Amino acid sequence: MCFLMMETLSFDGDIISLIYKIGDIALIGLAVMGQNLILNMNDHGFTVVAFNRTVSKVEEFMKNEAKGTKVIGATSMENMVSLLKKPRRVMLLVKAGQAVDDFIAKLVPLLEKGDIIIDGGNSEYGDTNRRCKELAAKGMLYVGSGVSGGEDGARYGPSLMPGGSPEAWPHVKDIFQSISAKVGKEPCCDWVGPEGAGHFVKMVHNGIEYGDMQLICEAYHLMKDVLGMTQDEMADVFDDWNKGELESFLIEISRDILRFKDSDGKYLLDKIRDTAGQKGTGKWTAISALEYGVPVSLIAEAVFARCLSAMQGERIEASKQIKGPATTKYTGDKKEFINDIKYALYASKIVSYAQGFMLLREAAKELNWKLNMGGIALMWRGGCIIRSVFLGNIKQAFDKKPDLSNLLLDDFFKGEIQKCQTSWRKVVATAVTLGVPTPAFSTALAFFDGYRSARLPANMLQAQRDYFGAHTYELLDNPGKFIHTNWTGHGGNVSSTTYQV
Ligand code: NBP
Repeated sequence: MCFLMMETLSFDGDIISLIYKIGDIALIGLAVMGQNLILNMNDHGFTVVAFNRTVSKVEEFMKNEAKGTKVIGATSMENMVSLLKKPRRVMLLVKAGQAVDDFIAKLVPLLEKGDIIIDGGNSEYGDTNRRCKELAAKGMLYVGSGVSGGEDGARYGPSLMPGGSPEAWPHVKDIFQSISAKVGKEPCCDWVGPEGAGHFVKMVHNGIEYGDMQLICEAYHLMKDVLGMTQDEMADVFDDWNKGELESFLIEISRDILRFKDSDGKYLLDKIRDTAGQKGTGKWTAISALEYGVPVSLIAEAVFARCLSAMQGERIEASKQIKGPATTKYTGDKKEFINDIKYALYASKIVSYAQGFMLLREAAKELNWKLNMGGIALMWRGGCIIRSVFLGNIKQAFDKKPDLSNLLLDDFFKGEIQKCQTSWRKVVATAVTLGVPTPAFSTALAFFDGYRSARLPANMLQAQRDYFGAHTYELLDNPGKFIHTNWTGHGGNVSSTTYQV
């Protein structure tokens, strides 16, 4: 009966609210993500109340995309809240930053203790920590959820990474796990942890996405400029790679991009300006890595590679003045080198994910969060941009050993890297010799070699620090005891306690 009534009164939330409190959840923000999430929730049997800052967009949505659905369009925020079952659930899908704070400020006077505000945008996790505490002080619950998968994911099954007030989870679990992507029967959505944990995990996901994309770009660069392959040939290689360990959404779309022809019959990819854009989540991941002191070098290199690409004018000028090796062409066995590139990509990808999980582990330690690493791998396994078969292997590694300190120490990944090592070194060495930049492949290998070194040259660094700044050092056979040496004979014997270089 309700359904019929709503079909006829599709926009008149005011009338409906007088009769029933039928809304399972309200969603504010009718841009691409919000609209598609509403339709996804509707498909799964939930009654969604839709609202937007520019209210005319509600009417448009109800007359078009939401026509014939159970969605109710609200005429105001008061009307929206009046339509909801208790505890009320209100989800925001608006631009991150001030817009979220503005909506929270407007919602709080309309809600009651125990009601739940959910932010599904790409908010900075520090903001989510703050909002969680502010709402807890008012007796309300707050959820900051990563949402990944773009337009298609939002419509048919995103990866969802909710965190925040744990008491909210039982009230949002059913909706979230129903609408999320599934791997087999397992939803790509689980509770991540307290405060901004969900948004932190989403941020690291985005950082890893930057890394994966850069690795694919480097493989493409080598095939194009070092091996001189055509786009069709490269597309065939990506197609082949997509049947094995590298099977993933990003490899699949790269194959399709390589094959795509413009209306003039020419490849579109070749016409696209080589300057990368970015919205900031990769940068945030790199900044967090620096803050927590975790060497997430591959994601940082991926961000810097985008920055360098954006300096197009300067690069063009420099290319006229600075010469590299005489040729960029590889003269060895082409088929064998393609296989080497595949293994270089795979090994670098393992390092990138190992670094990403190192960052999650360190942040969890610092912020006193308990993160379920296997659950996170499963959340990323389907629905999101970095979805891949490989994440299933990561899930298995954490299932075997939930407190695994580093993915590189898991037996499966140790074996896989071993399988790749010779090819990986050959690709990096060849790229360096021929003057073709492979920052992500190279930094991954440098990290790998550093991580597996029992002794690094930091003894020299400590000696230098003590030499010029009296920063002290420890002796190998007496760790914990800090010593200063008067290296020059004319320095003092007092060590520095505050000065850090
Ligand atoms: P946008 O990020 O373009 O945001 C559009 C929405 O924000 C509209 O409802 C708009 O209202 C509202 N808004 C803006 Br813009 N400024 C506002 C302000 N000052 N106060 C109140 N509302 C304001 O939409 P989207 O691409 O659907 O993304 C929504 C969220 O999801 C963002 O945080 C985004 O980062 C995140 N996200 C996006 C994707 C993606 O693929 N697009 C993927 C994953 C996550 P109006 O209609 O009145 O202008």
